[in-house]
Amino acid sequence: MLNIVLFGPPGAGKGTQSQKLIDTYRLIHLSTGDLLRSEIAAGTELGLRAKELMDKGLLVPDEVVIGMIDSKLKENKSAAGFIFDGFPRTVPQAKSLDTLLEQNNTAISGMIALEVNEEELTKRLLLRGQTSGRPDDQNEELVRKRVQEYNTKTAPVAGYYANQGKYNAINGIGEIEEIFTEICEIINSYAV
Ligand code: B4P
Repeated sequence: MLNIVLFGPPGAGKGTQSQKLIDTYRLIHLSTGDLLRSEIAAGTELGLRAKELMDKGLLVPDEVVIGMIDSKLKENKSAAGFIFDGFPRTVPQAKSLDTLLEQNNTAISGMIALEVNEEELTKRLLLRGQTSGRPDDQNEELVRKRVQEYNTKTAPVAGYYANQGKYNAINGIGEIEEIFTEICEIINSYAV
């Protein structure tokens, strides 16, 4: 199985690159951001709780997102592999993901981190906010809060995978197509 963690700060291009990757590799795309937005759209209790935090630029509790990923892994037992987009976002989430995959006799093949500076992230997210309708893309202060959450809670996840020899970083600034080619080169090296 090919299990890829696509990692990076908010607006780094995880969602953008994941869409391209699922067209190329036969992998299931699991975006916790998309899953949470579906819960919000459906008006579930989980969605209502998540919305309160997401609208403030804060992370949703670990047990909520781990539970969502657990169900999706169970639903897709015969998949060729997964692209994890926006998950894990904390070290406890990364540890839980390892445990869940171990139960299926598989593991993370590698993590690919998209590196983008805060100025560029802010520019991208505010631009997307003009058309996406996403409340968390609407103002600079909120974007800053999300980047701050990333720096304190999510950035340590990189070290977790580095310790396992699974960390790869690439420059996330540039043409979407060129970044995609670099990601594919890394993924192809896992597949051999
Ligand atoms: P996500 O949905 O994961 O959103 P995101 O971090 O903003 O990244 P996204 O993937 O959407 O954007 P992309 O970089 O592709 O999370 C939203 C919220 O959900 C979080 O803040 C949190 O509250 C909650 N959440 C999600 N997962 C969680 C978890 N595991 N634990 C706890 N809470 C969780 O693209 C951004 C923009 O850049 C786009 O407009 C795109 O067109 C543009 N872009 C992309 N690549 C570009 C390039 N190379 N050049 C120029 N522009 C580019």
